[in-house]
Amino acid sequence: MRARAVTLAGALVACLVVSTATGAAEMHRSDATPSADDSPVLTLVTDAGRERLGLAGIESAGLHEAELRHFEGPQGRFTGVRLRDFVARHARSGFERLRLIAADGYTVFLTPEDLAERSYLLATRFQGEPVPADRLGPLMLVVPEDEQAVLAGDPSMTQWIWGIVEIHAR
Ligand SMILES: Nc1nc2c(c(=O)[nH]1)N[C@H]1C(S)=C(S)[C@@H](COP(=O)(O)O)O[C@H]1N2
Ligand SMILES: [Mo]
Repeated sequence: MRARAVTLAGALVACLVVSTATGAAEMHRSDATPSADDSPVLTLVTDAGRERLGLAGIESAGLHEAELRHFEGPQGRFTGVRLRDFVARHARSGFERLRLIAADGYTVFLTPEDLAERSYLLATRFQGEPVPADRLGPLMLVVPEDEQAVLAGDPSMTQWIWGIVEIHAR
């Protein structure tokens, strides 16, 4: 019993050391002022139809941010909305499957379970500024809690789709 308690305590300390050492990025609320730019950057397709959204419409879901290093190079502050909040606001009748499509045709599928398990950030800005298409913009998906894992080559990096121009939630 005593040995077991010691083993457990050791495991807890080890976990703490590992999580401190890897320093996974954390997402938190942002104080930034939401964009007022309505020029369309995203096509959203739901059972209710197709709509075009600008940064203003996207950022109205509530801004969050995280400091992280993206494996494509950019290191700094990523600001945007939680994908969970975005679909709650724009696909009110719910969805079975989320499909994100990039300008280069790359596609990522996510389930409601995926969104419940991890905090996906639909990033609209890097270092406070909107992101041009030739720098992974206008929208990119990052998962701050997975930062270190994907930098180490974790297969979940395939979910970090950049250049997002269309989202289907149906
Ligand atoms: N828009 C877009 N996002 C993307 C990809 C892509 O081809 N296009 N490739 C994905 C895959 S498969 C991986 S492993 C990572 C890194 O892609 P890279 O190794 O081609 O840079 O980004 C992901 N995001
Ligand atoms: Mo990949």
